[in-house]
Amino acid sequence: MSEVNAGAAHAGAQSESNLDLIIVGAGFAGMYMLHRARGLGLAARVFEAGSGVGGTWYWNRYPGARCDVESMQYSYQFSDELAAEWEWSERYSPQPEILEYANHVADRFDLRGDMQFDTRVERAHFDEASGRWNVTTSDGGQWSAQFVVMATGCLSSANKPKIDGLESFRGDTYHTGQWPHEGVDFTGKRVGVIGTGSSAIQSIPIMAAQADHLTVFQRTPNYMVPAHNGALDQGYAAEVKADYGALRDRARTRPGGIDIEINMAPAMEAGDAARREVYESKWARGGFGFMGAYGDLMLDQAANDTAAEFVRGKIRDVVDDPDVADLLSPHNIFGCKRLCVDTNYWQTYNRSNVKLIDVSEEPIERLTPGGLRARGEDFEFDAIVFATGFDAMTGALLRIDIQGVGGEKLVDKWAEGPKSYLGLSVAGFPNLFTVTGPGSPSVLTNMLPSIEQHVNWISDCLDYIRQHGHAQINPEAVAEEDWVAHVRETAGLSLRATCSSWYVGANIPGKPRVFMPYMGGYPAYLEKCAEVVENGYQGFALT
Ligand code: NA7
Repeated sequence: MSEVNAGAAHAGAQSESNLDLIIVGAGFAGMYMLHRARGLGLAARVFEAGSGVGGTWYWNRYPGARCDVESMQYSYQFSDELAAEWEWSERYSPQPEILEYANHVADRFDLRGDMQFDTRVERAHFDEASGRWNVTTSDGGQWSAQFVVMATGCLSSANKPKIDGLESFRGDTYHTGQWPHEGVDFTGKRVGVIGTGSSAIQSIPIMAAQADHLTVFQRTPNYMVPAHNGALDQGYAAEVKADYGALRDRARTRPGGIDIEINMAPAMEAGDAARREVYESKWARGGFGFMGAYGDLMLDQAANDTAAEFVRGKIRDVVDDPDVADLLSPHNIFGCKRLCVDTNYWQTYNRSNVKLIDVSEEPIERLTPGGLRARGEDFEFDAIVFATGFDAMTGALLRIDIQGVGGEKLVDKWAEGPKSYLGLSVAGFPNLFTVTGPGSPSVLTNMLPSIEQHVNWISDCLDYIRQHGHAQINPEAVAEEDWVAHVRETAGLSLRATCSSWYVGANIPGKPRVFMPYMGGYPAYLEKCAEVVENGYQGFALT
């Protein structure tokens, strides 16, 4: 325990303090980290830029925002009571319900007392003399702690492209990841939407139903699978709850940490008709389970082509105008960018008030006072929605001035791409941990269980350090290099690393092109994390 307890630490927000642990972010990772830290008797404090808990689900309030993992698989596992009492209402939970769940967890475990909201961590510098982290917050607070956990999220740094004339536009602009809390009424408005990723495809059908006219600017069309969302089958929910552990055990054996059935047979061994039947049955079931149609969809180009063509066929079936259907049809690798889980997206283009503009060959020229200019044409808008995504995985970390041993800056260390041991910690930055950091399976898996696994690992590690009288943990450079090499090697085995997605940082100009998440699969990763612990924190220097 530190000399100053957590209660005393809140008293002076602007002052020096002696915390054991500073947690950055009050999303699902930060909340659970605080809960575990308290269980270990650590004086911990959470800083959160938003005014409440929930992270991703606090910020992404755009119309139609919804989880693309089924509700019965997207919740905390650490408390049986919590799991038993919480009831989801839909097959895929809408953002307001997930945010309500986050608030329920904060209340139930009384977390808010050690959280400081509306406060951004701006700087974290490691002080070699004291072996502690000095942390500066946006309210001028100066804090110090032995450990720092970055629970900053993988998709939390909004990407608003620097299009010329941005400031000249007289109407309203919105980013899906920073949506106004009071909501937006587009009734009677002419709306432009930039982007066609998950956030766009969820919000476009709803905005189109409200707006007078909606124009979508598409740079790259995306593959989708249907959600078939609806009220959650309460019989199924009860069945899962009766043995939650079984579902979670199965999920841990799947590469994405989601309990879906995976057919390991190669796609090309099946005849055309049989393969089509398999795809149709997956399509009828909906969701990410489609990826389990054949085990080699992301490994074999020919197999992938069959899935891609099947989906293009679905677009042609749904969209009335063949030219629009063509424009909406992706021709890159199926599943290379993250698949979207859809409700009525393609159908929306059959509406007379919706127009699709292809900006794949000529980027949007500029925003103008009245709207925007693209393909040599002026478009008039009352509002423009940026559904342009995030500086993924590294963005939120690198906008904090993080300096480790010898004043080394994380931004310099990662200039050619992120380097991390297990996506959990970075050599030269002792006692600092990242939850679902680059080099861990993170965004390729079901985020909530992955977050929980990281927080459990970090908490057990903190406990070990204290029990064994150590002061510091720091990955060895060679262990980090080996892990980074392994992460890159596994990425190379899949078709997923080959396209321009946010997984490789391609959406951010100037970002090094490196496949950031670990592709070796969730089970292999769990095994590696456990093995490191069994071998006395192999690859780490404990001092
Ligand atoms: P995404 O998936 O990164 O989508 C962003 C979209 O914005 C995508 O279609 C981009 O096209 C497009 N974009 C970005 N910049 C521009 C410019 N300058 N001009 C035109 N179009 C642009 O973000 P989301 O928020 O939808 O989803 C993020 C994740 O959240 C998602 O994967 C799920 O995990 C949940 P591009 O494809 O780069 O050509």
